[in-house]
Amino acid sequence: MIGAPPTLALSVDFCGLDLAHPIINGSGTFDAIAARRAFGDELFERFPFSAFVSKTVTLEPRQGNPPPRLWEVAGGLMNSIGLPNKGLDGYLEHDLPILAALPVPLIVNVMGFSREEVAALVDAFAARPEVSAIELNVSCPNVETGLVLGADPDETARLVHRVRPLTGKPLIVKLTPNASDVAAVATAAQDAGADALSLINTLRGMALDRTGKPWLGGVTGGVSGPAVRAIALAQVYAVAQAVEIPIVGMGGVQSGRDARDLIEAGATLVAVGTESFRDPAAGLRIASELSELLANTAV
Ligand code: RRO
Repeated sequence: MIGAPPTLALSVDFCGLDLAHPIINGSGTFDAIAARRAFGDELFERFPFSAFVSKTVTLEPRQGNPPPRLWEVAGGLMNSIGLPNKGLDGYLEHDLPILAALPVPLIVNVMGFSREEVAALVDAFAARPEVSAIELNVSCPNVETGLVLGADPDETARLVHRVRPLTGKPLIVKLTPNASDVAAVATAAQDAGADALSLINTLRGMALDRTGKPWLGGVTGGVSGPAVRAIALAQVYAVAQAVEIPIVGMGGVQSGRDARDLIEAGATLVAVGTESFRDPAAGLRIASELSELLANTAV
């Protein structure tokens, strides 16, 4: 993989994790297992992120949504992937041993279809020393019956209250931009015991084919990429004004400048998502650009 390491030391403490720089990946946007197969040891020597967030894990295995699952929008991408994954047991047996060998801390992203399912997932990962932190996905736009409670402050608080006693590991709550008052949900998560927040997940969208029928197998999808960057910046800023816990900012980040903007808006870490599909080494490039930007503006 290409990409020069950052020139200025950008190390950052995030919920007690000592990270080499502030750039991580957005859940589900970088397949570290496939990348390891493609790039071999070079991936470990120049890993693009300072921590790795895995694709969402559910209790039971899932096939995901029917195809088509992707649609290119102006300035971005719309997905309706629908959480395909091996389920908790499959993840523990097949994925965790490989991901645990990555040279950076592992953050596991989980989602349930009830509070008790989320509790079972948190309980299981709480017991695994390979896992450094747990991200609660309360914001996937692509499942009908999922616990998409991230739009409601009380429901979010109930979930965080339920799982908080189960683990001493940092709990990150991933928020949806599809909420009328994202700062209210953020505050509810913080007050219920979340250690950090991440935002934004994708914005619900839709595309029609030439005959006027929905293109995506899941009918609607989640929009990401540069098209959502201004929305992400505004929401990170609004949440940062409302909470004291650290924020992982994401949404359309393509450059060091974009990352710097999210940090200025109040993010501690910045996640790269859609850009990694174009350039698997984007994380390292963006960390390097951020480092140069900060070195040039340092007084
Ligand atoms: O798998 C997905 O369809 C998906 C998930 Br879990 C998510 O959190 N956000 C998204 O845009 N797609």
